[in-house]
Amino acid sequence: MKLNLILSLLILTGSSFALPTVLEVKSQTIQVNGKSVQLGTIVQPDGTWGYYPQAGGDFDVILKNDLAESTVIHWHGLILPNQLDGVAGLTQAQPIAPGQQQHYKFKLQQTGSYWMHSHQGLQLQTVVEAPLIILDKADLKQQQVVVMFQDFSFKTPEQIMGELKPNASSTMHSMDAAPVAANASAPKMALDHAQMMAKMGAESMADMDMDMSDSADEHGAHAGMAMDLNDVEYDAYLTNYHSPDQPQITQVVAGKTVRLRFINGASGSNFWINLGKLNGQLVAVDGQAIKPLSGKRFELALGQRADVLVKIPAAGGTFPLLGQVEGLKAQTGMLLTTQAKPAFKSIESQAAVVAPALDYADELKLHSIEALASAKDKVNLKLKITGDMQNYVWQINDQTWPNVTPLHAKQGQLVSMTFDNQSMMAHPMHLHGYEFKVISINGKRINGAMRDTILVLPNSQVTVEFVASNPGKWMLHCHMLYHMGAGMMTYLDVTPSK
Ligand SMILES: [Cu+2]
Repeated sequence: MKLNLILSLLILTGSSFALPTVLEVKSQTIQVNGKSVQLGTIVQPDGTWGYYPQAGGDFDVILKNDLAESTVIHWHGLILPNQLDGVAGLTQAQPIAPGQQQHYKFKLQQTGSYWMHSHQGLQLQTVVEAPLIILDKADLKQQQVVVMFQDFSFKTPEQIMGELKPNASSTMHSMDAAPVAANASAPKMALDHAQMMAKMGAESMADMDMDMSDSADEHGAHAGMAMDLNDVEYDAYLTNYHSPDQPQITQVVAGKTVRLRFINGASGSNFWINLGKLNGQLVAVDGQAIKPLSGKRFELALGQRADVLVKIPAAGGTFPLLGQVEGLKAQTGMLLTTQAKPAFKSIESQAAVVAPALDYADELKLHSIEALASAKDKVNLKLKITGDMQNYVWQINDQTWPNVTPLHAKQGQLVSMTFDNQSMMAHPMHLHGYEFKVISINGKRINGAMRDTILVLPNSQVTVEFVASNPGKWMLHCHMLYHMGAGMMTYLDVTPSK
């Protein structure tokens, strides 16, 4: 009675008081290739997928685990207190057990498109994820459409890992294991060209080269290079949990502009966004505004986001929004339509030609609106990336999680971080709790985008910079789930200034 009275009074006194949003992590049944399957999701009490807080307010979430197993959810791209980052064993002692819940509350410092996803073992493969969109006032006046690409397999993540790394069960490190400082460094195991060809099969590689050169355009420069694109053969590619035969169909208004919020929520696939007949303006990447870039095709690596404005033609119609997997014909997508009865209701699951590998063509054209904050003191950090496809070993500075020596910075220092990828595969590298500015690609200085996830191509170097303003232990890892699972993770330890 007394509590009810207090609550009523607090509600009456206005907007300064709001209850936390309960987000439920649970499984759902969906149809993929005509079969019923159980996949994860994260929903609000009204069934809405994801969380849409308003800029300038609080992130205030009670996360409830209704899965049959433990989970922990990471707020991908958010600047937040370290202990709320959602990494069991590093920023919180334990994952959340089935039936349990945990409260996460902090002041939002950003706007834009982010992502929430399981950071527990290989659970992300079961699509335990949702959009996390911080809306500003202008967003409330414009239609917002989330387009999340996902990859799906009828195999369990453990089966997939077992096939990639046959001795995985004995050697795979639990991702929630607390890291220990390594004292022995492993020998360098870069994959050479011959091993690479043996792995892929010379025949399929030749096919791929041919198809890629057919589709060569400004992005085709890397076609024909010997590199590994897709470790995992997936059974389907989904958009917002829909397979191409039954895509999501969203009503839009002719003549109006829609903000598309693309999120690569896959576990092992990099995508090409394809807007089809629509013309787009890329206005933000990883939540951060850029100088607008016009186009119909944009690159979207694992863990990245891309906000694209499209104006629906005055004549109306039905418009597919596609995501095609690099190195494959496979694609997924959804439909925007102005029609009560859309002219068509499905998406071709195979494109006419194989998509080329992602490259640096877009990245070199992206320019952030913000200048980089400066600091008196600077620290240079190097991350050497090596890999061995045959043994499925992926390392940062010759180390494998949890046997890692963390990288160090002091609070307030300008951190210059160089990724030196000596492997034959591209790695989408993600730093928790920070936004960094891309300042150099293969030695070419750029006023690049602000990001939290950067795709580092084979045999190349990327340098990013940021001020280490936020103390704590911040995960730094490849977002290819099976590379993470094989230990391609470390962390940045930012020590407080006082
Ligand atoms: Cu990787």
